[in-house]
Amino acid sequence: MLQVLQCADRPLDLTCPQVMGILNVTPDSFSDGGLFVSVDAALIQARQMVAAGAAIIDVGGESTRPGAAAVSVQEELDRVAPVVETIVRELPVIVSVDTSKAPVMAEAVALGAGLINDVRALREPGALQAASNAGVPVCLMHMAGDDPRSMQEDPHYADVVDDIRLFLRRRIQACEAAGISASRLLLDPGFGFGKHVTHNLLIIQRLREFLSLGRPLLIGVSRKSTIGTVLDRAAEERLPGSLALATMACQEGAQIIRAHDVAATVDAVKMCHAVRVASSDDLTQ
Ligand code: 8Y4
Repeated sequence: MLQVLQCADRPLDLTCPQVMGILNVTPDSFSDGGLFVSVDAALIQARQMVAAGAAIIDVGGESTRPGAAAVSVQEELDRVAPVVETIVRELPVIVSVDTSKAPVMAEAVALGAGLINDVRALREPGALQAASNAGVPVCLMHMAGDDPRSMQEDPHYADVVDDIRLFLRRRIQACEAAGISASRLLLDPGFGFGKHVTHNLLIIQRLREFLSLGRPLLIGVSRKSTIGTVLDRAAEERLPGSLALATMACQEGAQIIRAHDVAATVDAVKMCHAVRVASSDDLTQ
């Protein structure tokens, strides 16, 4: 059984569930009012997430929200590269680069990033080759269509879990054909990416069905709109709903949870893991 995934020079322990902290480095999230991302502010937030128990920091410079503007390669590099370089140097954590662009993957890994997180599952031009050359693990995520700006227009599935599983199986094959061993891959059903509320709920309910793909599962539910819809909560009021889904995802076999609220999510997944591994053999009497 797989226990450790080597992410550049840093090991990722998968014997217990791990939390990936979200670090957005778009100018609206980390600007001083200008066009540039503040590396200092990003480092402070990353340091807090590491102290709270994050095993991975996911650095993203492209907004994938529906309606968000496209970002050029140069702009994404300008946002992401200084932050990746600084966190790798300053903190004992795996840095993940959230990008679909081949040049951003290559540069981030050259600067020490240990994981590529691609919501487009290496479907952009050059991405398969860039990831193959980079040599680090890759998270392949399912998204209906290939653009977050249009993915919610008409999501349709014969069976949402079967369709996502088939998509991921095909992307694993494309990776292997490009020289990326399956042993380097993490898989993500893409909660919220081109899915209606019920599709998202079924992904959690039936998450264990993705385990047949034979790779560790990563999932991101934190603050997403399905929680807002079910609970009628604004984004800043979605922590309890996010923790409920993170806990269920762990119980159903997810090994990495992508989250904004790292401390609370670490407690939830640790508690879930303790229940999963409890054994009456450990009782004395
Ligand atoms: C509030 C805050 C509401 C954030 C929605 C959001 C995933 C991901 C994203 C995911 C993987 C997001 C980059 C969307 N989601 N990568 N990225 N899996 N692997 N929306 O689910 O957080 S961005």
